[in-house]
Amino acid sequence: MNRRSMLGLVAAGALTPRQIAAQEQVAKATRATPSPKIKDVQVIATAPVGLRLVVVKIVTDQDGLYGYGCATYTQRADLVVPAVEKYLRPFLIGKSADRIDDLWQAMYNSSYWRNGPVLNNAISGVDQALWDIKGRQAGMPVYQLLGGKCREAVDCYAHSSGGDIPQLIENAKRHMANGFRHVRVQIGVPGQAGYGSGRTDVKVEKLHNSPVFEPEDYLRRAVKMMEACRKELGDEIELLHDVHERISPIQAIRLMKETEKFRLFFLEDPVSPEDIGWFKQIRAASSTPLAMGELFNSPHEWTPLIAERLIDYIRIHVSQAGGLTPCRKVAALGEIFGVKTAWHGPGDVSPFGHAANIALDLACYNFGIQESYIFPERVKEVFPGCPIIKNGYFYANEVPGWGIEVDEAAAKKYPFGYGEQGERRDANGGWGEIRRKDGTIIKQ
Ligand code: GCO
Ligand code: MG
Repeated sequence: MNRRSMLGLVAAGALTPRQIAAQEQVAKATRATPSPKIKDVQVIATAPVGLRLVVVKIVTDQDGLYGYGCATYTQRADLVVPAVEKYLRPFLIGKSADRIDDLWQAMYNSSYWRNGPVLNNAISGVDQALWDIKGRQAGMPVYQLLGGKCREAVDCYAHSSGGDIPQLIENAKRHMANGFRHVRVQIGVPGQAGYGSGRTDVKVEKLHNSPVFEPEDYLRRAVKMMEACRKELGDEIELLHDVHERISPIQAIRLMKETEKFRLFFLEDPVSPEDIGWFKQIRAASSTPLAMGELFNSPHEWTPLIAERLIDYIRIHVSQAGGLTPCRKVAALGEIFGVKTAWHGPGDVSPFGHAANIALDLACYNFGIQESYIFPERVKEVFPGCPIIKNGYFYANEVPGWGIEVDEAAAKKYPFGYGEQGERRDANGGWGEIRRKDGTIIKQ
């Protein structure tokens, strides 16, 4: 605020001369500089552990002032790169970097058709880079720009899985010994491709050569798994489970009824986004909290579930919604309707995406829980400054912006298309096919 407007406030009796002097002191201390212009927009595409990560770098016309943002959509990463380079780069060069929401709205509108995963990720990469620049300019971590901490650190859940129940229990106990108070539990189905769970090599008869998944076989195992986990792990541990959209709405209603007694922290993705019209019935089936949203790209998906209080946790993959700017609005909407946040945070989110999750987790009152990710050494090599996790809590970097840099030479060592051992990976990083025994595709 400049002196004239401060004096104006004095005329209005809002500020005393002493308060004006104090504010002038602060304004001088923070590097109040003219608004930086966008000089270049670059894309870093790297797969340190085989998962395709896409990061946008915005370079400004002020020496040494730049920022990074997450644009990671691992299954179609090769489409996000040109979406940034061919469309957003020419659109942005020369524009002021300090008008974040205005630029977000302009990018969102510039494709006419919108709310899709590829363009939203491209926008997210730019958006989060602008927040990084703002933080670097202000000399503050991004969570401070959002209003500062509502809590000291971010409570997380760990992934625990197993091909059989004893293996799952053992893995869960290991996470609990490391301080996690929340554990997601997933169980394999012998011979089938269970989500997020160990595989077993039992032979299953089928009419095709793809991996198999039979919803009813999974449902029987899932109920037994939850019963065993509650019995073996005790009453205190918070158990979460991800259905991963693989069953029908009426099966989801039955699962809600059959598992209510195990007191889950939440049941995630009970149905696919195409079936969100069933949420009223699913919600009415039991008191088990519901989490939904990692597959959402559009306000038309999350708004009704939040406004009608049909879920308890919104699980959006922040870059799929277009970045920090729209998701802080989703968080505010959630607070009004009693819905908490549980941002999507697996390995196919870049460290900048995890940092954006953590900034929202710290600064939003209605934080619920954060999915944790232990950054592998290679990811830390490419992205110095990855957020730290200790005793089941994520901590933000107490440095300006995200507090993460990119070692671009290291990033080049890990091009798309190769796995962790350097083996050639499938050409497009797609999500793969899973089918029922008769060959029907499973949405998974
Ligand atoms: C989760 C998600 C992920 C997704 C993956 C897709 O709850 O973390 O379900 O495991 O399956 O991010 O690329
Ligand atoms: Mg999930």
